[in-house]
Amino acid sequence: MGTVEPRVAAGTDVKLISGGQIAANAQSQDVTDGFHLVIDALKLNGIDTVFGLPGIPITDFTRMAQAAGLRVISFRHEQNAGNAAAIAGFMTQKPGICLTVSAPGFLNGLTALANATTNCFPMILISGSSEREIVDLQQGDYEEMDQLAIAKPLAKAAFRVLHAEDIGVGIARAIRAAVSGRPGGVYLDLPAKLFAQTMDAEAGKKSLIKVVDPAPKQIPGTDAVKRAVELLRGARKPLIVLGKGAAYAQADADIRALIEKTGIPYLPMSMAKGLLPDTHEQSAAAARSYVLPEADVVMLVGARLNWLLSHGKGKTWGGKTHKDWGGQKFIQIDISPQEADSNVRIDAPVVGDIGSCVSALLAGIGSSWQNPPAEWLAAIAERKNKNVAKMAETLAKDPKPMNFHSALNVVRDIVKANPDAILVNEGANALDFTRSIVDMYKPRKRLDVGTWGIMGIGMGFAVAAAVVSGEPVIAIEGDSAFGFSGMEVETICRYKLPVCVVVFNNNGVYRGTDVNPTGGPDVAPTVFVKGARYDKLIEAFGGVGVHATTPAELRKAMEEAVHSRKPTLINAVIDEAAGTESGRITSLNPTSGKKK
Ligand code: ADP
Ligand code: TPW
Repeated sequence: MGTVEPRVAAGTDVKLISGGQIAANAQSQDVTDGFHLVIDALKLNGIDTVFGLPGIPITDFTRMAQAAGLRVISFRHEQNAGNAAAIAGFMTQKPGICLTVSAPGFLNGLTALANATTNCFPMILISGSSEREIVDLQQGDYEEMDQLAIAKPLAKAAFRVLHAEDIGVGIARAIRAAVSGRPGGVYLDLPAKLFAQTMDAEAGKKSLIKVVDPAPKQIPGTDAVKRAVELLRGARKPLIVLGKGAAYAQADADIRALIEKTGIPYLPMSMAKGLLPDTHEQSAAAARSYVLPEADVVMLVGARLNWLLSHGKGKTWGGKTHKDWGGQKFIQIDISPQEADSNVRIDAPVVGDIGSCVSALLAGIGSSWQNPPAEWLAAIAERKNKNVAKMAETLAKDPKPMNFHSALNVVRDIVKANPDAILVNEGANALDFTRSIVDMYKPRKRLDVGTWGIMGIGMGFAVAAAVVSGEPVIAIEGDSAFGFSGMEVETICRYKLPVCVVVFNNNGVYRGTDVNPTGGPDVAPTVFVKGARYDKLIEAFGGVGVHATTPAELRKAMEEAVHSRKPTLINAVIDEAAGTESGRITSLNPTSGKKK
């Protein structure tokens, strides 16, 4: 432990005897070991970065991986490494790799794995594990846990490798499972003993697999495409909804062409913002509550009819009660054939990868396409203009103290001036207001809490976004949200990443105004230390800390951060009374039927 073992990557001429000692005389054969087979298998498959946290049994692995030219980004908590891996997967279509130690490290990474699966992000959680014989007899090994069994229900697939000669297959299976079909999280269990196993280097090299066509195209059926085109052609009030599957697919030009050729208004889901610039005249985002119940044909492109779209029914869609369906007909483009009919009837499912489906639709539409009726477009434009004007009025105000709107007016300008910057966003009000106020201009630039509305993705996503893209990252964080991953500001400073964290500090979860009804000394459960100085945190690690109490101070600090690319944390003081309980989803809080 503690030293880098002699490196014996396949093809080098260093000689080892088993146990890792350099051979004294020329009797030995070329050998490799489990450590290097894993590294070589990852490299062979184009994986260049590993996000993780060292410890038994993977410490030497992290050293050897770095020595072998992989970028190893070490975190302060595995959940953040896992979130980094997941979002790297979303951004690149290659599985993001998270590496952890056994039991507790594995469990820390598991939330991110489950979240990746839920969001259809491709990642592989690789965890070291303890002695199988001892774990299976429950004899109390160091960090004993049956990790494979625990990971299975939370992952798209889970594998364990016991023998060095199976490492190539194990990595290949994990890669395929992560990126083919509907992407997701994969668990790969590597027991400590495996890393130390040795085998003939040449045989080891031959055992590795370079995965061919890991995410094969899935061409939609011609009937399915025809059905969808006919439905769309007959629509009087058509609408397209773009989800993060559409962003993931990297079919940006064809998606834009489909929308512009058909003239159909579209709504971007949160992480699909920027697929077309939010300022596009066909965006109906500012008229969302009008278009959803009014539309007669809705085409979903990589978006599920889950809670974020009110399950495709209820008042949001023009139904009378929360269970009633509206009158819409749905077309759904998705790679998962099981997705259709999950909540309401899908009249025209188009199953395939979005790139292939959209180009088939483009071909099906041909050159004689009629734009949607002018009344529909005019009605949307009217609502949109009214709402935009109302928002502009709100944004122009300069209340004291600063509120979400006046602060986000600044963020909106900074993002507009830096369209390549990546925006990471979490919180409740800090999330909802940012999503609706800050326009995005390019695809895959907005990364957020996704399908679960999970807090804690912030710094992991920010680190990965900076590492993967090299672009500046702006993280807009509620003060509660930031706390889940805040220690990673050290990681941001350590790797000198161009990340500007803005903590919207309103003294608590949602708000800072609750009081303890008993009058006792404890503050209310949603309240934090008032007037906290989050900016001091980053200064401890050599980053730039700024305390901003006005939009002008916030603007100056953000401009400097983006320009200098220095790790920066801005403590943006927000009115503690601003915001609502749970942001836009207040109604999801259960309220007792019992009379008070
Ligand atoms: P949002 O939250 O933005 O509405 P969801 O996560 O609910 O988006 O939906 C994403 C959908 O996209 C999933 O149903 C997934 O199967 C699908 N998907 C992901 N990648 C692709 C792809 N390359 N081609 C087709 N569908 C995809
Ligand atoms: C893993 C529940 C949703 S939003 C939120 C919590 C705790 C924080 C809201 O306060 P914040 O934002 O960040 O200060 P703002 O702008 O409203 O003041 N644990 C997990 N995920 C979730 N979603 C929660 C708890 C929650």
